[in-house]
Amino acid sequence: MLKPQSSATRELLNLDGLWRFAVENDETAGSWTARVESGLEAPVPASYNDLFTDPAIRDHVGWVRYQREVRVPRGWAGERVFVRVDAATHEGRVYVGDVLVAEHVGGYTPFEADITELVTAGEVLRLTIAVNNVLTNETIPPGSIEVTADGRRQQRYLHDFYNYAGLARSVWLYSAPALRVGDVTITTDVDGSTGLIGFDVSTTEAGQVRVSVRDTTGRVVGQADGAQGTLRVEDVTLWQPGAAYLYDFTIETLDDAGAVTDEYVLPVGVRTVEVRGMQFLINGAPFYFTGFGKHEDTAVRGKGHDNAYLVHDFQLLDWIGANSFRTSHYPYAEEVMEFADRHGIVVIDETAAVGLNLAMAGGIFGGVVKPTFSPETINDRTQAVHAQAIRELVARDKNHPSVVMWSIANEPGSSEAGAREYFEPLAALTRELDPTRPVAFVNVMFATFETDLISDLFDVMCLNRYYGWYADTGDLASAEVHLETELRGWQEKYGKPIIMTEYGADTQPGLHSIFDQPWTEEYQSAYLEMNHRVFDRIEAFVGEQVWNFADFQTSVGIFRVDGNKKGVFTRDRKPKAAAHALRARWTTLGK
Ligand code: BDP
Repeated sequence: MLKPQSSATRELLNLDGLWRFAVENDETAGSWTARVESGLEAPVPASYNDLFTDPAIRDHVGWVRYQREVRVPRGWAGERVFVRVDAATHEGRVYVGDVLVAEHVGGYTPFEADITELVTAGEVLRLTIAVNNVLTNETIPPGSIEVTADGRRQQRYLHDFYNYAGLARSVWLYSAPALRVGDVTITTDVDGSTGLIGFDVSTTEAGQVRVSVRDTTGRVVGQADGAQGTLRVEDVTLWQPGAAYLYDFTIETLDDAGAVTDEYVLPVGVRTVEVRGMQFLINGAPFYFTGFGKHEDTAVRGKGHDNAYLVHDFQLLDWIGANSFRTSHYPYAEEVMEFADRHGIVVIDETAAVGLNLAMAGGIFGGVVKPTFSPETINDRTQAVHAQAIRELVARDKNHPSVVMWSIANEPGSSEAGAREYFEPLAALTRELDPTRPVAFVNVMFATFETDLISDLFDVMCLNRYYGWYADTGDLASAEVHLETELRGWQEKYGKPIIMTEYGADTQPGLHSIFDQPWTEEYQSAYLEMNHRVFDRIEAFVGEQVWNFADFQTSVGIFRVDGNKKGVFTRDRKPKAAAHALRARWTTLGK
């Protein structure tokens, strides 16, 4: 799905700002397209949960409505007009006037509707977006609703981050011609000093296609007629980790008379990705991931996209010597992916399939231990929704050079009965959708190399391990032995590259000790150093991503103190002591 843009033939109207806002407690009462009269306003983009002082809004389970008027630009007469929602978490319905124009399930991928027939250039329309935050055993991520002793509906979920909801990303109106670029898939390869840019363009109506490539000086370095083909770029400048280089790939559609009807410009990075033996290769050279699992999470905004935090977070990644991150545990805003493309940061791109692990959730969060995979829990319907989440992620992010691997789930119950039946088709689907990138899932510590049932289906072993925190708490000497024993087991059994996608220790800034005392700043540093000693002894190791970049909000619980404190930075991005230790390692690694 193409991100809307303004070009010679397309116009874009950003609808961010304050919208009328209401919580809907009775889904059947009145019309949702009637004027919102609650007196509340909510900003877009932002999660709504932390904006208001009323706990009933923060903890609301169900639908809310956002509404505003929009004037369609008068110059848009004769064009197709679309409304595009970058994300509605977790389910959205869009109304133009009284007409339902789009419905979408899945909280972190975009959707749009052609509303041409319902609007008139120069006139005002009422746009209403209803958003539902409910999670069930058949949503991605899953959850369940409980009724409290006093009769309230309460959302329970199995993932360790707050269930922020609402319109956390931008909403757009855009115009485009009827004969236009519908989609494009770019694949790149390298032949000596020549870059190969494969393209496959689809158009919305029958028409001709013309493509060209420009370097950063604007010089045309390749062009072709036709919707499919390969452009050869001599003396190519590769997209490299830490040294991004993007060509402008321009696609034009032409009508029968040869007139250009549409122009779409896509930044393209030429690079290759390959797993060979126990190595992860980018442009043929072994790559070692340093960085973090992140979250889209800030105070007040929740998961609301914010360009100031975007820039600052990437500055901190650069400062600390990180070359990568994982979009734990859902697809991030497209602005983040584009920024990574432009700044040479490598991304492991993850679906929102987190918490497919009922046994662990029962054990850790103190609930009933149920089988993860069963008709009543994670079932065929969940699998179909999961497949759709993979399709939408690949469709959205397939052309980003920064994305070097797909992660189709975080910490599922991969040692439980039913795991293989559930994951085998999903791994195959991901490869079919994108044969050019390695595919992984992120393995939980309870599914060891001896008990895990699905790792052979994947290219890279992504492991989350907390020896010294959840196991061997405060005992780094035992942790070191256990960690090394397990990692050697993975290496010997699979002979594939291993990335530690999570390792970390909760840390309260300002807490200190000369002993191995969990929660102190010293312990976080010592814990990471212990891990690094082990990683450096394992040949198959190709990366380390600390959990987490910054502290983040979670649901309430006795394991969490105003959220998860495993951040190397605080929630407001101040470094804990471990940040300096990581910086010392990562800025010198391999030098
Ligand atoms: C892992 C999860 C992550 C949690 C982390 C933790 O993947 O989402 O936040 O552990 O417990 O299980 O801190």
